[in-house]
Amino acid sequence: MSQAHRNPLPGVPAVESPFFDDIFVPGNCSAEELRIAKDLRDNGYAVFDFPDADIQAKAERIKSALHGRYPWTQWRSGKADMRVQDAWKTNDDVRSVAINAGVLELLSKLYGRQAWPFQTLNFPVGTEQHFHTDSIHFSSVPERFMCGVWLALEDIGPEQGPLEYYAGSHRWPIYTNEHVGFVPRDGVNDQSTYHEVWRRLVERTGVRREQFHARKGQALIWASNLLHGGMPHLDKSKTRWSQVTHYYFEDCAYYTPMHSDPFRGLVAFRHLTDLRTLRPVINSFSNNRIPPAFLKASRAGFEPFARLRRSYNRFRRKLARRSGGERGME
Ligand SMILES: O=C(O)CCC(=O)C(=O)O
Ligand SMILES: [Fe+2]
Repeated sequence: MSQAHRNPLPGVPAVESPFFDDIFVPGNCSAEELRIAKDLRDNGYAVFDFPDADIQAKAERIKSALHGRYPWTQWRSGKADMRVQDAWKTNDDVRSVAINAGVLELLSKLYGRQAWPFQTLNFPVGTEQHFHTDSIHFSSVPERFMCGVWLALEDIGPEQGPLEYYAGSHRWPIYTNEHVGFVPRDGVNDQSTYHEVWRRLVERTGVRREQFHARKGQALIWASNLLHGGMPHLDKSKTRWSQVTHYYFEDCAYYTPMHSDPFRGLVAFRHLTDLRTLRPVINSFSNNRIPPAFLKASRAGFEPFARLRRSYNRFRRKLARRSGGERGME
């Protein structure tokens, strides 16, 4: 964008900006980037080929390296917690997918700020997760500077619990505690607090549900406020290997709205590591950091609830191990 067309809303992701047509002009982006930007703007997701010549072999290496880390027998006979979070810590292929330079460049163009990855999840089977927004788990100030990139590590068809999503739902407001009337001090929150409103919105708006039947090596970006989840995994003789990398963008404050109550002094700030640099990331916005004293105070206000939630989550995991399957995670 030239000076004459300075973006007056740098705190809105470029793809979601009312000034989209001023930002995405030939010369600033390729035809393929423009296609992806328009898909993301209109539908809240965009499919693309993962830009790594070695991705087929990398996918095979990731699958064989992680295979032993899942409770397969339990899953086949019922349900089980089949996620490995942050495998990038021990697996260079997982990290190289997360920090792929082409993806970082693409996301940075789409959002108008430098993208950085903060988390990986590797799933060998369908998650069967209730549809949800990532916005209630991972949000930012300014809002919407977060997205997921989901990569198929094998071909995935309708029987393998494919990813599902509601096209266009990303344009809805970000509904959080104050909208549904939940006060974090009153109890331990999880995303099931919002299931009813999401279900009712889907019914009321008639928004279209779609599934991603992916080819190995294809990837999908979703906007943070897109409703998405996992379809039932119908054929348990098959797997559904995928990697999700979650990205934030620079110069934001990063927090979990679901556990926050800012006007009563609770902000569940996230203290994250940038997977590119392996360094902690500072919470800031408009080029001003959040004062450390405020981070500390909101943490102190939050700690009793965080403790309660940690023990609740331990209890849920224990139950899940016994009776199989944990739902409702991000
Ligand atoms: O892979 C899936 O089924 C959904 C994953 C998801 O919701 C996430 O990583 O945010
Ligand atoms: Fe999610």
